[in-house]
Amino acid sequence: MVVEEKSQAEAMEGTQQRLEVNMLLLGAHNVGKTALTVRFLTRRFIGEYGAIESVYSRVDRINGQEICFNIWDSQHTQKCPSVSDKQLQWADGMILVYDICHRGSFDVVQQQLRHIRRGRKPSSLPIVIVANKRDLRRHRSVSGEEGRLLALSERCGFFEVSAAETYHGALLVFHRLVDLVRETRALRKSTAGVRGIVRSVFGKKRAE
Ligand SMILES: Nc1nc2c(ncn2[C@@H]2O[C@H](COP(=O)(O)OP(=O)(O)OP(=O)(O)O)[C@@H](O)[C@H]2O)c(=O)[nH]1
Ligand SMILES: [Mg+2]
Repeated sequence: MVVEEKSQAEAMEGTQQRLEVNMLLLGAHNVGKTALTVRFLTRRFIGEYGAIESVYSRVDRINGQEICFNIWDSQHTQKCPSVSDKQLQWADGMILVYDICHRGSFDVVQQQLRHIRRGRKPSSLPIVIVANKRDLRRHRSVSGEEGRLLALSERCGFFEVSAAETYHGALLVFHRLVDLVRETRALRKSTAGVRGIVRSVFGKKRAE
């Protein structure tokens, strides 16, 4: 695995624009943030991951476009339970993870969402909520509906997955976030374009 700091936002490669996306994983301790990250990067589920916090990079080609995933797998600590300013500034998108067997971890996701929304508008920061450990659903304490409702009310993507059971779930989560980041950037560009037209028209009138 290659550990890298944030590099250029977008780099040109040939005629196709390369898309670079900074993704931050948040959530309570033990919910499976590292398991999901490792699943996506290596296709494997190792079981025990230890206390590691890193930024990993991986380049993939999706529908002909080169995508550079920069994934910050954060570690949840009691000392610093929320989201730092550095994390808020760095991220183009976030993945908020909870464990369906631990209601407390669902509460943490809601707290982190409130904190994020204070710092960044929903339109500027796409989020995917992940309900992990689906394989343990017989011990479930958070229903799928609760997760889905939260995601709907906060305009986030939502997936219930098991990092332990499949690679596919992790793939869906990371690819969905790329789509959302792409949509957000396109929206920002078109809004900036409209603002530019309005400015040039009204600016001209004032000058006349
Ligand atoms: N049964 C099951 N166990 C899982 C799953 N995902 C992760 N785990 C287990 O949950 C424990 C915690 O996983 P981690 O990925 O280390 O959790 P984390 O969110 O990164 O935790 P911190 O880095 O300490 O904040 C490990 O024992 C994993 O094997 C899953 O989908 N199902
Ligand atoms: Mg971890």
